Amino acid sequence: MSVTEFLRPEGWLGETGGPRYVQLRQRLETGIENGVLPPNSSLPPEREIAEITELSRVTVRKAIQELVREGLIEQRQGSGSFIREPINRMEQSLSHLTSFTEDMARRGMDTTSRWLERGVFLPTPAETKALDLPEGAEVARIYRLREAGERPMALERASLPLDILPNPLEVTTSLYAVLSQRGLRPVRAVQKISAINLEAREADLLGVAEGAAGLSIARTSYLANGRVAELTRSLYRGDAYDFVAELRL
Ligand code: 16G
Repeated sequence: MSVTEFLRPEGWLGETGGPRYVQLRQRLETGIENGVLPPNSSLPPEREIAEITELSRVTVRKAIQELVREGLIEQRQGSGSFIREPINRMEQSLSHLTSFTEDMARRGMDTTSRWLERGVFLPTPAETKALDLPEGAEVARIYRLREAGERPMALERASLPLDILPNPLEVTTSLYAVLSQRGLRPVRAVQKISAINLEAREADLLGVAEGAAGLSIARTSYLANGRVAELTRSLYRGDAYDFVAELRL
């Protein structure tokens, strides 16, 4: 598919998908992810993107600036914007609210999930409390082994209120992509990271020895209106990840 065809607004740009520059940014991220916009290729000029998408140049500029900030695009003086080569280091920024699929795509890796559980269940008291579920409500749960470049990386168990994810089976690759399509992608999250030793079953799934070091990350994500959208516990292989936080005065 050509970049022009890929950017035509039919099918991805809509009234309900959130701010237009965000929709365009996500479309471009998808293009980078699936190779329509390969590393080192140049992005069409702002004016051209505005024409194809029927968006204003201000909107296009804003989307591009975000991609520059995310490190996906590089602006070279006088010659335009280019897709950057993905960096092949397993460093995850602690300041961007990204998804596993996006994190890995940025490193040029494909992701696969091995499904361990996916469906609608009666919530545990902890889920009811954290997700602020009304009495009698059920919960959507997805539990998967996440692999990148065919290497197991993390075990991830996510719980979401049913009105946010009515059909967990809809999630085949990226949870956040499904939430984005529904206009319900979290905009803020709080994470708690703790060191753990992996138990036998977890270690086995992650392809490491029992008792190996791991990182347990509990993420609670929120929608723009402050509502809790997701409660996820991820167990990362300790040998596969560096979490990097930028601190400013
Ligand atoms: C990340 C998040 C997790 C989220 C998932 C969505 C951490 C520690 N956790 O793994 O909370 O549910 O991404 O990924 O970063 P997906 O859109 O690829 O399914």
